[in-house]
This record gives sequence, C-alpha cells and structure tokens, in this order.
Amino acid sequence: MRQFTTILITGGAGFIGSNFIRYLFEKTDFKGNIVNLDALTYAGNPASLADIQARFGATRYFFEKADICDAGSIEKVFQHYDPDAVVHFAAESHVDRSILGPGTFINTNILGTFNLLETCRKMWEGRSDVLFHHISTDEVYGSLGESGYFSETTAYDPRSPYSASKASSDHLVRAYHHTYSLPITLSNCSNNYGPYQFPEKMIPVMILNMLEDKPLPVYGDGKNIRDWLYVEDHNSAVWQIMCKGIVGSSYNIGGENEWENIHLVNKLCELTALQTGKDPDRYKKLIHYVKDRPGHDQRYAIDCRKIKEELGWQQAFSFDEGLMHTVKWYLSNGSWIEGIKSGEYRRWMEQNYQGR
Ligand code: NAD
Ligand code: TDX
Repeated sequence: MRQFTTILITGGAGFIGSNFIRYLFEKTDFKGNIVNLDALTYAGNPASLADIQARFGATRYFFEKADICDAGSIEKVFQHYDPDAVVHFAAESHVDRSILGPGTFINTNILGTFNLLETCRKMWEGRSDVLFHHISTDEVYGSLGESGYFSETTAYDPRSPYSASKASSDHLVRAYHHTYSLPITLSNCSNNYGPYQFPEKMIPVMILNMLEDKPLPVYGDGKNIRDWLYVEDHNSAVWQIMCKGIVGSSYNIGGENEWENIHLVNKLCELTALQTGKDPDRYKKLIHYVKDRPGHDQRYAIDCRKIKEELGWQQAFSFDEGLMHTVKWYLSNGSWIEGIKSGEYRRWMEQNYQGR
C-alpha cells in the first residue's frame, strides 16, 4: 500500500474534486495534508467545501487559487507544499460548452495538463515514491452501438472537442511515464452524479427545472445511453488506484448501470415527486424534446472488470439509493444552488437553450 504525506488536488472546488476531498477526510484513513489548487472558474465553488475549510483549514486543508495554464503559479505551489501525490481533476468538463467554445478546453485540458506534468517532472526528478493520478473519462473511447463495452484496451476515438482534449491529456500522461519514468496512474470513468454537481449537467438540470416548473430539455430522441455512477463510488475507486494500482496502468471505472436518457428523466420525475409530494405526471408533462447535441455520442458502457479483479473495488451505492440521496440534496441545499445560479449560469442557460 502506497502512503502519502501531502496530496495536491487540482480542480478540488469542482463537483468530483470537492467530493473527493470530503471522501479523503471522512471515509479513509489518510492522515496527511491536502492542497486544493483551483482557478475557481464558473464550475469551481469554495462553498462546496465550507465545512472542510472550517474543520481542517490551515491545519490539514489548504486552498490555493491558481490556474494550471500558468506554469509559474503551479511551480510556486509545488515549492511551498512539496506534495508527494497529485490528483488531477481540473478540467473544462462540459461537452455542450466545448461545442460552443473549444478554445478553453484546449488550454486547460491539454496545455494545463502539460504544465502540471512538466512541473512534476522537474520537482520529482528521480523519485519513485511519488504519484501523478490523472482523472479521465470514458468519452475518449468514442461511441458504442447497441452492444459492446469500453475496456482499457479499446482504441481511442474521441468525437467532441471535450473528449478530444481529454484524450490528448491522457496521451501526454502516458508519454511522461514512458519517456521520463514519471510514476503515473490513470482512470477513465463513466457519467458521475451526486451532490455539488453544477446544474448544467443532465441530472441537476432536470431536478432544478422541475422545482421551478421549467421545461425538462431532452436532447434528440432521448434514446442516448449513459452508464451512471454515484460520485463517491468513483472516488473510492480513485483512492484504491492511488494506494494499490500498478504504476503506469489505466483503470476503467463504471456503474454497470446503463440508462436511456428519457427513462432516466422519467425516473427522476418520480423520485422528485416522492420528495415534494407532487404528482409525478405534473413533472413528466414538463418533458420537452429539443434539438440534439451536434455529434451526440449514442452509448457509453464501461467494462470495469480490471479494477474489480485487480484491486477488489466495487460500487457501494445502488442507483435508487444514490439518486434519492442526490434529489434530497438538491431539495435541501437552496443556498448552495442560489449561490451558483448567478449571472454566469443564467447567461449560459439562455445561450445554450436559445432556439432549442
Ligand atoms: P467540474 O467542471 O465540476 O469541475 C472542474 C474544476 O476544475 C472546477 O473547480 C474548476 O474551477 C477547475 N478548473 C477548471 N479550469 C481550471 C484551470 N485552468 N486551472 C485550475 N482549475 C481549473 O468537473 P467535474 O465534473 O468535477 O470533473 C472533474 C474531472 O473528472 C474532469 O477531469 C472530468 O473530465 C472528469 N470526469 C468527469 C465525469 C463527470 O461525469 N462529471 C466523468 C468522468 C470524468
Ligand atoms: O439538458 C440536457 N438534456 C439532455 O438530454 C443535458 C445537459 C444533457 N442531456 C443528455 C446528453 C447526454 O446524452 O443527457 C446525457 C448526459 O449529458 P451530460 O450530463 O451533459 O453528460 P455527458 O455529455 O454524458 O458527459 C458527462 O459524462 C462524462 C460529463 O459532463 C463529462 O465531464 C464526463 O467526462
């Protein structure tokens, strides 16, 4: 079992990163320090970690506002904290945004990852007691038809600017291992859901629109399929890879839980109605088919036998349990939601859904 003293987490103010930091403090025996390096873009929200800041701030938890596109700032953070692990979550993460404006995806996801790798190469030269864990996505593998699964050996075939930029970052990470012997591990995960997800992604968009009696925008024919995983299950997998994974290896992580979008939206209507006491049909009537996402990948499905067999990881949350927890969380965290539904969010929703 590898052990770490100081873990530098990039993108720790975002959805999965903030859940990972909470997971490390609350659900693991990790006793060291955590440095959260985040540029606080529209998707980064320090309020997601207010409780952690209050409990561990300045003793074991440190926040550094920095952009991974700025190599100088990353180096300063490295010099100051001397981390022995990096977990790289920071990214532009929303496919629709990558279609409207790919430039920031190229900068953050490719150049930002390159800057981090360069810093690690310099600062960790000759060390084997360190680890760079790269967080990636199943979208790098492209789109599936009715059958088949993505495994670790599936050829890359990204089809959106987002997935192409993530694929590029994955290649860079592996290249640094092969060329410079940088100790790396890598994971490619399916769609996450859970608390603190920014309401541009499908599940929070649907829950929050129901609460405001707004249309539920289903892209195309609603038959695209995603494999959903509760965010804590993703994070437990990442932690197991960091502790026990084979250096240089990639691991696929998935929910083994495929849903057609339209079926999932109907299920969300029922779960939300159970919580609000309203008639589910009232929400189902809000379902509104809109113009499809250009290049919309049809189906993602993960074969995660490798991480199960090699590391003994498995999902702990059933979909019903995770979804119900998520619905309840959005219903009872109004101030977090109000905080992010600021001008930028409103502008995005207006721009994205114009003409759909
Ligand atoms: P998110 O958009 O919620 O959060 C991204 C975080 O990165 C934010 O806190 C943001 O401020 C920060 N960030 C963005 N650009 C930055 C920069 N230039 N410098 C420093 N920080 C910056 O994303 P998420 O959904 O939490 O995804 C996290 C990671 O997991 C990403 O790498 C994503 O590709 C990957 N992933 C996400 C999913 C999913 O379903 N959300 C699934 C598989 C993999
Ligand atoms: O309003 C919507 N209506 C709709 O039908 C939105 C936002 C989405 N959709 C559809 C598109 C997808 O088929 O729902 C599905 C899920 O969409 P997103 O939540 O945008 O996720 P996706 O595009 O599948 O990508 C997500 O999973 C992989 C994350 O955003 C990525 O960061 C991750 O890599």
